[in-house]
Amino acid sequence: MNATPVQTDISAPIFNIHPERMGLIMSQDLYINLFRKALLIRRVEERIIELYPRDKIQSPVHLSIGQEAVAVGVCHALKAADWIFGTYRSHALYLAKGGDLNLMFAELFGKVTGVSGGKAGSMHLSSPTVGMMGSSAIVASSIPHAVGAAFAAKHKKTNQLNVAFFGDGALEEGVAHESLNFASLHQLPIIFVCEDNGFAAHSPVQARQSFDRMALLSAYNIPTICVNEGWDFEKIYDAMYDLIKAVRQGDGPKYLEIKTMRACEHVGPGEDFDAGYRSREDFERWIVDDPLVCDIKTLSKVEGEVMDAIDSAVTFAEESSWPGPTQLLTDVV
Ligand SMILES: Cc1ncc(C[n+]2csc(CCOP(=O)(O)OP(=O)(O)O)c2C)c(N)n1
Repeated sequence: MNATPVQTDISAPIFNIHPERMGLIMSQDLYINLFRKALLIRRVEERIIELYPRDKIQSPVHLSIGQEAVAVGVCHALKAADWIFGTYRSHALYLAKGGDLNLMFAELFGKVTGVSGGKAGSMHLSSPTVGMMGSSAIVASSIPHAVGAAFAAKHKKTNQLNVAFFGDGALEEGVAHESLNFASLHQLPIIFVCEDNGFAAHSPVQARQSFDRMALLSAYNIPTICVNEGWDFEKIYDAMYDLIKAVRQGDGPKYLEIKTMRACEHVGPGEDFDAGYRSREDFERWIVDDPLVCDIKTLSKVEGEVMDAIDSAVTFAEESSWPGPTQLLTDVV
């Protein structure tokens, strides 16, 4: 049976807030909206962990528990018409930009009602109607895609801002360097967002990069901001707010780096603290200030509606049909 897709309130974009900042004080409404979105993402991924052993989910999953605030803080500062490009680790981006939760679970389940008809799965989530333009398993590919979109936006004078999300490992790819150079040379409307969780799979940054990232960006004349508290969606939103203002005024590309940590293994629903490349203690020390863990008052206020939205999205996915032979050759080139 195919239920009718519903845009759940909880994952709906709340783009009309955008208050002018008063110093660094954030309105309580804005805080709750950011908190609710971050909690939705965390609880969605916890449900994915629960469901995964039952073979309901048809593709590998790269979870970003611990990193949710990056997507939430960045996307909440954007307009619906702005475009984002992500990696294989993009459940958070999809939801933070306003992607429909029902259609996401249906996509993960491989059902015909999925946001891409069940053909894309976890690693290739997209929802162009809300500006989530795509995600890809090719490391660094979000960078040239976003630069191309920014080049088009500049020439069409659309005032559309473009954001490339990528992990710290992406800056080792040649295409990242070509893209940074091109974006700076043409003063494109783009923000590069590096989610620095310190590892590319199991490999620490010290074993991979001979350069200082901020110095690298500076060599390309791209101004940088670094947020060390990757769980702090308020700080990230605030940093984005300033960057967006400058980019919209034609000030050229900017780079935002956010220090964060992932809770789960690189790919899959499990933990890997016993794999020997990082420690559970480091993660626990880091997550202790995460509002989703320590702000019990707000948690109790919003958790019920978050869980209801997830329950109904899973039911929607369960009750949806599989693609049939008539869909076999559609939407594939
Ligand atoms: C071009 C390319 N090279 C190598 C890989 C294999 N690979 C998959 S994930 C990954 C690590 C990427 O780490 P990072 O960019 O820091 O992102 P994170 O997984 O930490 O979010 C690598 C090397 C790939 N998918 N694409």
